Amino acid sequence: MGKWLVGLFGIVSVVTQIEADYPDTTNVIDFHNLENNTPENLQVLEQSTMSFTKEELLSKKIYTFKGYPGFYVIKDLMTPEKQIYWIKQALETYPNPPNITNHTMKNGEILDIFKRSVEGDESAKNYLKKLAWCTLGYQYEWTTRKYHKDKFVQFPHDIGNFCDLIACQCNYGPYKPEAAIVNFYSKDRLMGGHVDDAEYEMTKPIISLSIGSKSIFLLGGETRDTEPKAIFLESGDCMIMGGRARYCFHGIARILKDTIPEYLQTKFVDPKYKIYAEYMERDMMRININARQVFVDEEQKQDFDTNGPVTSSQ
Ligand SMILES: O=C(O)CCC(=O)C(=O)O
Repeated sequence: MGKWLVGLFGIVSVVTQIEADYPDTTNVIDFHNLENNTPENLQVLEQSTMSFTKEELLSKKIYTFKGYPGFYVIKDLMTPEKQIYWIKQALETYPNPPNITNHTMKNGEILDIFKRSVEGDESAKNYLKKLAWCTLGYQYEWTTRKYHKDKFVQFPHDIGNFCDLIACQCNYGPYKPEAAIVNFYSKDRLMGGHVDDAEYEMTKPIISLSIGSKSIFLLGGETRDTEPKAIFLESGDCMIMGGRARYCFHGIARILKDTIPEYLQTKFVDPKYKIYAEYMERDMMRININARQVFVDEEQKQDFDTNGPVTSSQ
Protein backbone atom coordinates (compact mmCIF):
# COMPACT_ATOMS: atom_id res chain seq x y z
CA MET A 1 0.00 0.00 0.00
CA GLY A 2 1.44 3.44 -0.97
CA LYS A 3 2.46 5.92 1.69
CA TRP A 4 -0.43 8.14 0.64
CA LEU A 5 -2.90 5.49 1.64
CA VAL A 6 -1.03 4.71 4.82
CA GLY A 7 -1.09 8.43 5.61
CA LEU A 8 -4.78 8.79 4.89
CA PHE A 9 -5.81 5.70 6.74
CA GLY A 10 -3.24 6.43 9.44
CA ILE A 11 -5.09 9.58 10.32
CA VAL A 12 -8.45 7.91 10.09
CA SER A 13 -7.44 5.01 12.28
CA VAL A 14 -5.78 7.29 14.85
CA VAL A 15 -9.07 9.10 14.86
CA THR A 16 -11.20 6.10 15.53
CA GLN A 17 -8.90 4.80 18.21
CA ILE A 18 -8.67 8.02 20.13
CA GLU A 19 -12.02 9.67 19.94
CA ALA A 20 -14.77 9.42 17.38
CA ASP A 21 -14.93 13.06 16.40
CA TYR A 22 -11.64 14.65 17.33
CA PRO A 23 -8.40 12.93 16.39
CA ASP A 24 -4.92 13.47 17.70
CA THR A 25 -3.93 16.40 15.50
CA THR A 26 -0.40 16.99 16.79
CA ASN A 27 1.05 16.57 13.31
CA VAL A 28 -1.53 18.59 11.40
CA ILE A 29 -0.18 21.87 10.02
CA ASP A 30 -2.15 24.71 11.63
CA PHE A 31 -1.61 28.10 10.02
CA HIS A 32 -4.41 29.60 12.12
CA ASN A 33 -2.52 28.92 15.37
CA LEU A 34 1.19 28.95 14.63
CA GLU A 35 2.09 28.17 18.23
CA ASN A 36 0.33 24.79 17.89
CA ASN A 37 2.73 23.48 15.26
CA THR A 38 5.53 21.01 15.78
CA PRO A 39 9.05 22.29 14.92
CA GLU A 40 8.92 20.04 11.83
CA ASN A 41 5.70 21.63 10.64
CA LEU A 42 7.04 25.13 11.22
CA GLN A 43 9.92 24.28 8.94
CA VAL A 44 7.51 23.41 6.15
CA LEU A 45 5.16 26.36 6.59
CA GLU A 46 6.21 29.71 5.18
CA GLN A 47 4.38 33.00 5.09
CA SER A 48 4.37 34.10 1.50
CA THR A 49 5.82 37.45 0.59
CA MET A 50 3.22 37.74 -2.14
CA SER A 51 1.35 40.98 -1.63
CA PHE A 52 -2.33 41.33 -2.34
CA THR A 53 -3.23 44.78 -3.48
CA LYS A 54 -7.00 44.63 -3.89
CA GLU A 55 -8.81 45.94 -0.86
CA GLU A 56 -10.52 42.68 0.03
CA LEU A 57 -7.26 40.80 0.08
CA LEU A 58 -5.26 43.37 2.02
CA SER A 59 -4.03 42.16 5.40
CA LYS A 60 -4.76 38.50 4.64
CA LYS A 61 -2.06 36.05 5.53
CA ILE A 62 -0.97 33.77 2.73
CA TYR A 63 0.96 30.60 3.45
CA THR A 64 3.07 28.44 1.21
CA PHE A 65 4.48 25.02 1.96
CA LYS A 66 8.09 24.09 1.29
CA GLY A 67 8.27 21.34 -1.29
CA TYR A 68 4.90 22.31 -2.80
CA PRO A 69 5.54 25.13 -5.27
CA GLY A 70 2.32 26.72 -6.44
CA PHE A 71 0.31 25.66 -3.38
CA TYR A 72 -1.04 28.51 -1.24
CA VAL A 73 -3.54 28.91 1.52
CA ILE A 74 -5.09 32.28 2.28
CA LYS A 75 -6.34 32.41 5.83
CA ASP A 76 -9.82 33.85 6.51
CA LEU A 77 -10.22 35.18 3.00
CA MET A 78 -14.01 35.21 3.00
CA THR A 79 -15.93 37.47 5.35
CA PRO A 80 -18.79 35.87 7.36
CA GLU A 81 -21.25 37.64 5.03
CA LYS A 82 -19.60 36.13 1.96
CA GLN A 83 -19.65 32.69 3.57
CA ILE A 84 -23.36 32.96 4.34
CA TYR A 85 -23.98 34.18 0.81
CA TRP A 86 -22.24 31.14 -0.64
CA ILE A 87 -23.95 28.67 1.71
CA LYS A 88 -27.25 30.09 0.50
CA GLN A 89 -26.22 29.76 -3.15
CA ALA A 90 -24.85 26.25 -2.58
CA LEU A 91 -28.14 25.11 -1.06
CA GLU A 92 -30.77 27.04 -2.98
CA THR A 93 -29.34 27.59 -6.45
CA TYR A 94 -26.41 25.36 -7.37
CA PRO A 95 -28.12 21.94 -6.94
CA ASN A 96 -31.00 22.92 -9.21
CA PRO A 97 -31.23 21.42 -12.72
CA PRO A 98 -29.73 21.63 -15.27
CA ASN A 99 -26.76 21.34 -12.88
CA ILE A 100 -26.02 17.71 -12.06
CA THR A 101 -25.92 16.39 -8.50
CA ASN A 102 -25.11 12.98 -7.06
CA HIS A 103 -28.88 12.32 -7.19
CA THR A 104 -29.36 13.05 -10.90
CA MET A 105 -28.26 9.75 -12.40
CA LYS A 106 -30.43 7.63 -10.11
CA ASN A 107 -33.39 9.88 -9.46
CA GLY A 108 -33.53 12.32 -12.35
CA GLU A 109 -33.79 16.07 -12.00
CA ILE A 110 -34.92 17.26 -8.58
CA LEU A 111 -35.90 20.87 -8.08
CA ASP A 112 -35.51 23.00 -4.93
CA ILE A 113 -34.32 20.29 -2.55
CA PHE A 114 -33.42 22.79 0.17
CA LYS A 115 -36.53 24.95 -0.10
CA ARG A 116 -38.85 21.93 -0.05
CA SER A 117 -36.94 20.36 2.79
CA VAL A 118 -37.33 23.52 4.90
CA GLU A 119 -41.06 23.44 4.10
CA GLY A 120 -41.21 19.93 5.58
CA ASP A 121 -41.26 17.70 2.49
CA GLU A 122 -39.93 14.34 3.74
CA SER A 123 -38.50 13.14 0.44
CA ALA A 124 -36.68 16.46 -0.06
CA LYS A 125 -35.29 16.14 3.48
CA ASN A 126 -33.90 12.75 2.57
CA TYR A 127 -32.34 14.08 -0.66
CA LEU A 128 -30.83 17.02 1.19
CA LYS A 129 -29.26 14.78 3.80
CA LYS A 130 -27.64 12.74 1.03
CA LEU A 131 -26.66 15.67 -1.17
CA ALA A 132 -22.90 15.13 -1.64
CA TRP A 133 -21.98 17.24 -4.66
CA CYS A 134 -23.21 19.26 -7.59
CA THR A 135 -21.39 20.62 -10.61
CA LEU A 136 -21.34 24.09 -12.14
CA GLY A 137 -20.42 25.31 -15.62
CA TYR A 138 -19.24 22.39 -17.75
CA GLN A 139 -20.89 19.48 -15.99
CA TYR A 140 -18.46 16.78 -14.95
CA GLU A 141 -19.06 13.11 -15.71
CA TRP A 142 -17.64 11.18 -12.74
CA THR A 143 -17.64 7.75 -14.37
CA THR A 144 -15.65 8.73 -17.47
CA ARG A 145 -13.82 11.54 -15.61
CA LYS A 146 -14.53 13.94 -18.46
CA TYR A 147 -16.44 17.16 -18.94
CA HIS A 148 -19.71 16.91 -20.85
CA LYS A 149 -19.56 18.61 -24.22
CA ASP A 150 -23.30 19.17 -24.33
CA LYS A 151 -23.95 20.10 -20.74
CA PHE A 152 -22.75 23.60 -20.10
CA VAL A 153 -24.63 25.82 -17.69
CA GLN A 154 -23.64 29.50 -17.46
CA PHE A 155 -20.85 29.64 -14.86
CA PRO A 156 -21.79 31.85 -11.85
CA HIS A 157 -20.22 35.29 -12.40
CA ASP A 158 -19.70 35.89 -8.68
CA ILE A 159 -17.52 32.79 -8.23
CA GLY A 160 -15.78 33.56 -11.53
CA ASN A 161 -14.93 37.15 -10.58
CA PHE A 162 -13.81 36.24 -7.07
CA CYS A 163 -11.54 33.44 -8.31
CA ASP A 164 -10.11 35.64 -11.07
CA LEU A 165 -9.24 38.27 -8.47
CA ILE A 166 -7.49 35.67 -6.30
CA ALA A 167 -5.67 34.08 -9.25
CA CYS A 168 -4.46 37.43 -10.57
CA GLN A 169 -2.99 38.30 -7.19
CA CYS A 170 -1.15 34.96 -7.17
CA ASN A 171 0.29 35.55 -10.64
CA TYR A 172 -2.05 32.98 -12.17
CA GLY A 173 -4.24 35.48 -13.99
CA PRO A 174 -6.20 35.98 -16.05
CA TYR A 175 -8.32 33.12 -14.75
CA LYS A 176 -11.56 32.04 -16.38
CA PRO A 177 -13.19 29.25 -14.41
CA GLU A 178 -15.53 27.23 -16.59
CA ALA A 179 -16.38 24.49 -14.12
CA ALA A 180 -16.67 23.96 -10.39
CA ILE A 181 -17.58 21.16 -8.05
CA VAL A 182 -19.49 22.00 -4.92
CA ASN A 183 -18.88 19.36 -2.23
CA PHE A 184 -21.16 18.91 0.76
CA TYR A 185 -19.16 17.13 3.46
CA SER A 186 -20.58 15.78 6.69
CA LYS A 187 -19.01 13.95 9.56
CA ASP A 188 -19.35 10.71 7.57
CA ARG A 189 -18.80 12.03 4.07
CA LEU A 190 -15.14 12.63 3.26
CA MET A 191 -13.04 12.56 0.09
CA GLY A 192 -10.40 9.96 -0.75
CA GLY A 193 -7.03 10.75 -2.31
CA HIS A 194 -7.19 11.77 -5.97
CA VAL A 195 -5.62 14.05 -8.57
CA ASP A 196 -7.76 16.47 -10.57
CA ASP A 197 -6.47 16.06 -14.10
CA ALA A 198 -9.55 16.18 -16.32
CA GLU A 199 -8.90 19.81 -17.28
CA TYR A 200 -7.12 20.62 -20.55
CA GLU A 201 -5.56 23.64 -18.89
CA MET A 202 -3.31 22.34 -16.11
CA THR A 203 -1.15 25.45 -15.70
CA LYS A 204 -4.03 27.29 -13.99
CA PRO A 205 -4.76 26.45 -10.37
CA ILE A 206 -7.76 24.90 -8.70
CA ILE A 207 -9.19 27.54 -6.40
CA SER A 208 -10.99 26.05 -3.46
CA LEU A 209 -13.17 27.79 -0.87
CA SER A 210 -13.94 26.24 2.53
CA ILE A 211 -17.08 27.05 4.53
CA GLY A 212 -18.39 25.48 7.76
CA SER A 213 -16.68 22.81 9.83
CA LYS A 214 -12.93 22.66 10.08
CA SER A 215 -11.39 19.82 8.10
CA ILE A 216 -8.13 17.94 7.82
CA PHE A 217 -6.89 18.24 4.25
CA LEU A 218 -4.20 15.83 3.06
CA LEU A 219 -1.72 16.97 0.46
CA GLY A 220 0.36 14.17 -1.01
CA GLY A 221 2.86 14.01 -3.84
CA GLU A 222 2.61 13.23 -7.53
CA THR A 223 2.52 9.51 -6.80
CA ARG A 224 0.79 7.64 -4.05
CA ASP A 225 4.17 6.84 -2.52
CA THR A 226 4.70 10.25 -0.97
CA GLU A 227 3.46 10.48 2.58
CA PRO A 228 0.84 13.27 2.66
CA LYS A 229 1.04 16.36 4.82
CA ALA A 230 -2.03 17.06 6.94
CA ILE A 231 -3.28 20.66 7.03
CA PHE A 232 -6.25 22.22 8.80
CA LEU A 233 -8.66 24.10 6.55
CA GLU A 234 -11.14 26.36 8.33
CA SER A 235 -14.25 28.27 7.38
CA GLY A 236 -13.32 31.26 5.23
CA ASP A 237 -10.00 29.83 4.00
CA CYS A 238 -9.07 29.69 0.35
CA MET A 239 -6.68 27.11 -1.06
CA ILE A 240 -4.89 27.61 -4.36
CA MET A 241 -3.49 24.48 -5.92
CA GLY A 242 -1.30 25.50 -8.83
CA GLY A 243 2.13 24.73 -10.26
CA ARG A 244 3.35 21.18 -9.61
CA ALA A 245 0.88 20.99 -6.70
CA ARG A 246 -1.79 20.74 -9.40
CA TYR A 247 -0.55 17.17 -10.01
CA CYS A 248 -0.51 16.13 -6.36
CA PHE A 249 -2.84 13.65 -4.70
CA HIS A 250 -5.10 15.26 -2.15
CA GLY A 251 -8.24 14.54 -0.16
CA ILE A 252 -10.25 15.32 2.96
CA ALA A 253 -9.51 12.93 5.83
CA ARG A 254 -11.64 14.39 8.62
CA ILE A 255 -14.41 16.83 9.45
CA LEU A 256 -13.98 18.01 13.02
CA LYS A 257 -16.71 18.24 15.61
CA ASP A 258 -17.81 21.59 17.11
CA THR A 259 -15.72 23.68 14.75
CA ILE A 260 -18.39 25.66 12.91
CA PRO A 261 -17.59 29.32 13.66
CA GLU A 262 -20.02 31.23 15.86
CA TYR A 263 -21.09 33.53 13.02
CA LEU A 264 -22.54 30.46 11.22
CA GLN A 265 -24.25 29.00 14.27
CA THR A 266 -28.01 29.12 14.88
CA LYS A 267 -27.44 30.75 18.28
CA PHE A 268 -25.63 33.75 16.84
CA VAL A 269 -26.65 34.12 13.23
CA ASP A 270 -29.14 36.75 12.04
CA PRO A 271 -32.56 35.01 12.32
CA LYS A 272 -33.08 35.35 8.59
CA TYR A 273 -30.13 32.99 8.04
CA LYS A 274 -31.14 30.47 10.70
CA ILE A 275 -32.27 27.84 8.19
CA TYR A 276 -28.79 27.71 6.68
CA ALA A 277 -27.13 27.54 10.10
CA GLU A 278 -29.45 24.65 11.04
CA TYR A 279 -28.37 22.76 7.95
CA MET A 280 -24.69 23.36 8.70
CA GLU A 281 -24.99 22.27 12.34
CA ARG A 282 -27.14 19.19 11.77
CA ASP A 283 -24.33 17.00 10.41
CA MET A 284 -21.20 19.09 11.13
CA MET A 285 -21.38 20.25 7.51
CA ARG A 286 -18.57 21.67 5.44
CA ILE A 287 -19.23 23.15 2.00
CA ASN A 288 -16.39 23.37 -0.47
CA ILE A 289 -16.56 25.19 -3.79
CA ASN A 290 -13.63 24.43 -6.04
CA ALA A 291 -13.27 26.15 -9.39
CA ARG A 292 -11.29 25.11 -12.44
CA GLN A 293 -10.37 26.69 -15.72
CA VAL A 294 -10.98 23.83 -18.14
CA PHE A 295 -9.64 25.20 -21.42
CA VAL A 296 -6.42 26.88 -22.42
CA ASP A 297 -8.13 29.46 -24.59
CA GLU A 298 -11.31 30.37 -26.39
CA GLU A 299 -10.28 28.47 -29.51
CA GLN A 300 -9.81 25.21 -27.60
CA LYS A 301 -13.15 25.73 -25.86
CA GLN A 302 -14.92 26.25 -29.16
CA ASP A 303 -13.24 23.19 -30.63
CA PHE A 304 -14.45 21.16 -27.63
CA ASP A 305 -17.98 22.54 -27.94
CA THR A 306 -18.04 21.56 -31.60
CA ASN A 307 -16.06 18.35 -31.74
CA GLY A 308 -15.95 16.98 -28.20
CA PRO A 309 -12.99 16.03 -26.01
CA VAL A 310 -9.67 17.61 -26.92
CA THR A 311 -6.64 15.38 -26.90
CA SER A 312 -3.74 17.48 -28.16
CA SER A 313 -2.82 19.35 -24.97
CA GLN A 314 -3.03 16.43 -22.56
O1 LIG B 1 -12.84 19.84 -0.12
C1 LIG B 1 -11.73 20.21 -0.45
O2 LIG B 1 -11.11 21.08 0.16
C2 LIG B 1 -11.06 19.55 -1.65
C3 LIG B 1 -12.01 19.15 -2.73
C4 LIG B 1 -11.39 18.37 -3.83
O3 LIG B 1 -10.30 17.89 -3.70
C5 LIG B 1 -12.08 18.14 -5.11
O4 LIG B 1 -13.28 18.43 -5.25
O5 LIG B 1 -11.41 17.67 -6.05
